[in-house]
Amino acid sequence: MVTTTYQVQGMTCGHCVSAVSAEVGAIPGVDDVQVDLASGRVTVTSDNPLDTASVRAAVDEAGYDLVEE
Ligand SMILES: [Cu+2]
Repeated sequence: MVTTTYQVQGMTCGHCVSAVSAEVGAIPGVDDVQVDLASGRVTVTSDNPLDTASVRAAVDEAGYDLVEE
């Protein structure tokens, strides 16, 4: 199990949280997604390290931006 934290910009409410959770949760190998709305931090638990590009694409698909750390 690998846990990675990402920073997502643009989330403002519970709907945003569900959209991001659903898209990121649909990435193959992802077991859990925890979103902290206040800080914009998204903690992803997966079987293997994730390709940042696929996380970025999923966040993009939800309508938000992944912030480069
Ligand atoms: Cu929202």
